[in-house]
Amino acid sequence: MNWIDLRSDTVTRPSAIMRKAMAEAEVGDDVYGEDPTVNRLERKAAELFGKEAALFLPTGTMGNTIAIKLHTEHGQEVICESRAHILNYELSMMAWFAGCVARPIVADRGLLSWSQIEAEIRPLGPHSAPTGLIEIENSHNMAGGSVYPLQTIQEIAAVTHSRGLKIHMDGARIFNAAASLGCTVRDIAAPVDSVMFCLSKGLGAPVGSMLVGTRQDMDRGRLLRKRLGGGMRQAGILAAAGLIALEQMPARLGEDHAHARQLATALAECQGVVVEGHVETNIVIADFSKSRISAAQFSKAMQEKGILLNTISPTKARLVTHLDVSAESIQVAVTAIRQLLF
Ligand code: TLP
Repeated sequence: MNWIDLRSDTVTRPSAIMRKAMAEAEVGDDVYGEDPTVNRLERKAAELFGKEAALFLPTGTMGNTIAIKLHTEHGQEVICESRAHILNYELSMMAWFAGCVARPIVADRGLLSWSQIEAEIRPLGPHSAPTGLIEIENSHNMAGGSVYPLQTIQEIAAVTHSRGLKIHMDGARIFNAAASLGCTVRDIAAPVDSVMFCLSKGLGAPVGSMLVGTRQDMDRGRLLRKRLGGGMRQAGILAAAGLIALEQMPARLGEDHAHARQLATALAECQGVVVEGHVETNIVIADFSKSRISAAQFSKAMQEKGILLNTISPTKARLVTHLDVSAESIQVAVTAIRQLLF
């Protein structure tokens, strides 16, 4: 069956151009720092993000894990939003590897403000663990792909730094955020200490994420990556696809965002279905608590029509658009939604 796969943008497959670049990639042993293609990708990412250095990683989870370890000490708290990926989808790596606990804050559309963060910052005391790090997710996956306004990031970072703390951004989909705001990733990254972003989601590379930050942090990060089993040797084969992802793919993300809005509009027109947030990027979260069918029933019925999506809770379904979902497929999905729910 030719599935229309809206489960995630992680399902994208490498293009013919990427596969050719992978086949032809110049490689060396990256644990010795000798893979020219990885080195080129790391230089390119650092340059694009306006940071001193970058690190090529197998996954976004490893990038967030390394960043949290870099910026904290054991026994500290990491302030994040309640639906953050680092808290809910990374197997407690912040506890397992960095010895930290999360201090989650519930925020409208998943977007924290400085005043919310300030109220949760703790000094070391006889009872409380001190705050070690502020983490923000941009775009925010489980809040429906919401995007931080630049000013909010600048405000949070300025006050975070004045308190002697660091701020890390889970920018798995930062290129979607930039496309939505009409700015560069450098603009978004400027106020924060480190950013993790993924090559293997909307940008279409088969594998890979990056961490960007200071030279000193990335040098330490390289050792942490090795500890986690992320020394990838002739990784230039993967980095070659990553370079194409960075150079060619960001320009087309607006298409995915338009497709997500089409799905959101169709869902919002259905009785009892509530679409979360403003649908600024490629993620649509629909709440079925007031609908005559549950999120699981919706997912099953869509699957019978050849359309895959994920439920993210008993009441909510998530639909993610990406480069392997064409305009025609979106029309098919919209028709299916109307047939099932209208
Ligand atoms: N997200 C995946 C799942 O893990 C939920 C998805 O399908 O959306 N940060 C954010 C914001 C993410 O959405 C993800 C992956 C990651 C980090 C982790 O990336 P990987 O899967 O490369 O470890």
